[in-house]
Amino acid sequence: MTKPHILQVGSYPEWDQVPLDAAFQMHRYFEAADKPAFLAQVGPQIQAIATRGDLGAKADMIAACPNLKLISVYGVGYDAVDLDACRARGIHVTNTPNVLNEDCADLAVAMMLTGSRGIIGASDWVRSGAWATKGSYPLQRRVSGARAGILGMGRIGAAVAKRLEGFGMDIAYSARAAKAAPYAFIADPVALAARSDFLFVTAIANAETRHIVNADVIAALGPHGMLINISRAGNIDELALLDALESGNLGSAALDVFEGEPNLNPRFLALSNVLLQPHHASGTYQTRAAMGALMRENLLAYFTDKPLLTTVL
Ligand code: 8YV
Repeated sequence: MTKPHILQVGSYPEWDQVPLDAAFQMHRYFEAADKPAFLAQVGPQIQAIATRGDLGAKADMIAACPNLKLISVYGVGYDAVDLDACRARGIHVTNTPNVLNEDCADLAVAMMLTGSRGIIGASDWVRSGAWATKGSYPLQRRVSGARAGILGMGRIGAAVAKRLEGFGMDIAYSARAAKAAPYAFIADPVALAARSDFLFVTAIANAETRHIVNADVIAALGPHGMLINISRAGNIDELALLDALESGNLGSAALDVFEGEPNLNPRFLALSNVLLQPHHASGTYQTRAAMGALMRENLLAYFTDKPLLTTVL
């Protein structure tokens, strides 16, 4: 059997690349010096696209592949895939849900603790010798028993909530509709923020949720509040966030995702009340291996006429 032709948008770890190369004819878009010329050359052969959550597939890429049948995303988020273009041509889209829930929730909680207890500054305090010369590290803010808001009670939001229960936190959430969850449902994000010390953003990213965390939500969270984002940058009005962090109208933020990442707004770098992470909530060996396997299984299922495992479209 001739190998199906796949357009590979970004790099994968070696343990994923080897089985991909064995099963498919991979065309490495990310290595091409002249990307439009590469697409024009290989596009007509492409039957599927293998991409990542952060890279997706834009309309021009989809249009350059007239025989495209499937886009398999390595990631739960598919906001960077042009779904309208896929729908118009009956192109299937799959993602990798569930396998990353625990790691994403772990990082969100780690960011809350790191930010609130000043762990990075405290480490620097020891290394710099300030402990010996200046004395005790400044007091920090307590996490246990505090009020947590979760914006988006999906699979990852639920995994965050489960962890926060262990800290005895008073948990509430916003979602499109109330869920069968033992936490207070507060539909309005502003009202949720107003009763939160820590606001976690775990919502899916789409046109409906764009800038759901706006200036009003940020103001309601207030000078003692912390905003934690492990979803997508587009869920937050980033310029309003920067203004609030700079003025002190928002206490602090812990962010794993940024507009234009990895080239984030330099205003973030000048702030001491923000914890910056390089979009790695799912970045453990275990989870990335499971994501790679699921992405490949979806590709293999399609080319062996089996049902797709985890479909978006
Ligand atoms: C990954 C992600 O960082 O799942 C997602 O939506 O953004 C992440 O898990 C990304 O897909 C890996 O490149």
